Amino acid sequence: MTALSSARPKQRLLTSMILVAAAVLSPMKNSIASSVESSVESSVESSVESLVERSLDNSVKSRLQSTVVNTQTNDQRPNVVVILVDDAGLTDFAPFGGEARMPAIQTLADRGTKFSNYYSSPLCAPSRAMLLTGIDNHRTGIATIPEILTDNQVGQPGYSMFFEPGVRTLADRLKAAGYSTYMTGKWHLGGREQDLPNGHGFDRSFALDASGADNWEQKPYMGFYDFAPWYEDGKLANLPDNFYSSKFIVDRMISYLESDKQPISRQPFFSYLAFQAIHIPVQAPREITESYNGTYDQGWHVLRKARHQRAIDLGLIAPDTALAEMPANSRDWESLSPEDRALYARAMQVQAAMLESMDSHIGRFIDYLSSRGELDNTLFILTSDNGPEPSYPIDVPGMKMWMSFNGYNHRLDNLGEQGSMVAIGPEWASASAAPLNLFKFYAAEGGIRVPLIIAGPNIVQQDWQQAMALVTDITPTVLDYLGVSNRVSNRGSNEVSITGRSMMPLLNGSATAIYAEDDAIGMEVSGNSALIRGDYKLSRNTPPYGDNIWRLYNLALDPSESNNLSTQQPEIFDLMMAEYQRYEREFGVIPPASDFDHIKQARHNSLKKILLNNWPRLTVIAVTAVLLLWWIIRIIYWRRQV
Ligand SMILES: [Ca+2]
Repeated sequence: MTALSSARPKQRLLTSMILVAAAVLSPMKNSIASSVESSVESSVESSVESLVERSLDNSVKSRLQSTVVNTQTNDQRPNVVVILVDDAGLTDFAPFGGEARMPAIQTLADRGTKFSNYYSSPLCAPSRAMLLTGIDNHRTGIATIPEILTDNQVGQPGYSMFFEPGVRTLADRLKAAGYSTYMTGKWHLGGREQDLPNGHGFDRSFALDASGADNWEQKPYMGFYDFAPWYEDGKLANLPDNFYSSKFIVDRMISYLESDKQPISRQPFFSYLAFQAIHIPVQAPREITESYNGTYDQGWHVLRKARHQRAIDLGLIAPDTALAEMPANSRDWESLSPEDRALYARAMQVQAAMLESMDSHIGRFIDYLSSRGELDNTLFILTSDNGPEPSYPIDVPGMKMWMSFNGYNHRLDNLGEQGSMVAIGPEWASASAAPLNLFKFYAAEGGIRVPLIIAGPNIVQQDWQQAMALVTDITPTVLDYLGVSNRVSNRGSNEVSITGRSMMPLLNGSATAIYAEDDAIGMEVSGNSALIRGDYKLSRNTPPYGDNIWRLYNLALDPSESNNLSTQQPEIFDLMMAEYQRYEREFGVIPPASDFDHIKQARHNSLKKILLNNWPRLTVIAVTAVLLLWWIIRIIYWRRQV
């Protein structure tokens, strides 16, 4: 009681001081807003904030806070839009040689810089972790994906499958710098509540926390998931009835931007649009699919050659670049039955339609920014998380039964429409990556070399930027572009350092490379490994399409990895092998066992997850079966007695 009474006069005095401060600040707010520089703003903010901190009067506090908000007007820093496409190969985008109509992406490409030597990782989640943090995947906690995590990796540092302590995202950093931060679409970065986007710097988010899901309704696409886990701001959410993934991802982003729009003041924003297109199942509106009738009827051999030629004609690759071999065990198009040819041609039409549809929604988003007068003050980064998807889940044992339980079919008459499960398979995937070797899952060029377009104010227009760049370079590039610190706070002594480099010297035309000839850049996901040093690449791929043998290529002469130089240039091979081993040690790489096969591992992990997800149901079935058996035996025994 005594302490409380003695505090009251001090309280009253402090309250009076704050009221006076508020009365003085309030009429000044408009002039402060329009004329005071950001440094003055921050000092006003911090002094007002410290007053707010000490305030014991809620009404005074709210008046002061409104003054703080109103000092943040006219922040003219550019917006940042990162658009991530799922599983698009090097030549899938129209400006890179694809058939799909993509006027919006073409416009961005024409305005900005197209990269011809940009590398991501071979798999979704590690790529997303690297893109959003600028940190090597093994230091983020998301070294690989849970679907293919092996027993020797479970629980090891870097393999927790969520962002580990000290890992900061681009959203964390931009939010700390005063940006509004939004994400819509596929997240796939950790399965716990605290791993969702709202725990990693995003003010608003509508996120799919899975490797994929249906594009027409809220349901899973594989047995690993027992439902499609969509969350809005960290809470389980339902999708609307008229859902189509690309449309919804843009609609929801626009609604977040609309609801945050302030009539007078301006606050820059960071939008992360992570499309489901063109991940399995490929699905698209029928009328767009039909507009590609005939486009793929000649089959994958013809398409591979056409993409190879277009990549040369566009200047994406050198004219003397060879076309990589077809993947092992590929089927000859002519050996397929007419029914199968029709089905496969249509699957590729659906994929083109899915790209076109995504592009039209990107176009709608660009139009929205234009209508707000923000288009010319927005940095766009558009890329893919890894190469094209070769898996053909329809043929996986048990999948047909799972599909029928989950309302999926695989018929020509509704291919890609609601209820349809469809994928393009390895042969078309090799065309999506043509002229490169292999596809998603592998550290071959087809798995990791993907399209990248960067456009925005002060970004020079370049037809092809040929310097090597990495997915981890995106976050430091954005921070450098905006002049934002690469640390969230001075307190963050445990903060994991960014490993990527800024691409700004390439984007403003002041340099032709950001990696020196003798820089050794390692990458690894689940045993699929590469080390790039100047023109050379050392790499190894796992079964079924790889054989765990290390090979050496000269990418400047041989981007399609056709000529293994490991015995011809043993000194370079040995040097790069030693550098890779150093990378492995330095970054805590835990390779899977030598008999690792990601398809078998995915099947094994899916079965484990299905058992885990369904154990109550399976227990009831087992107990019922035992009781039934016991009852039948009793009846047989009783009849014999009679
Ligand atoms: Ca992907």
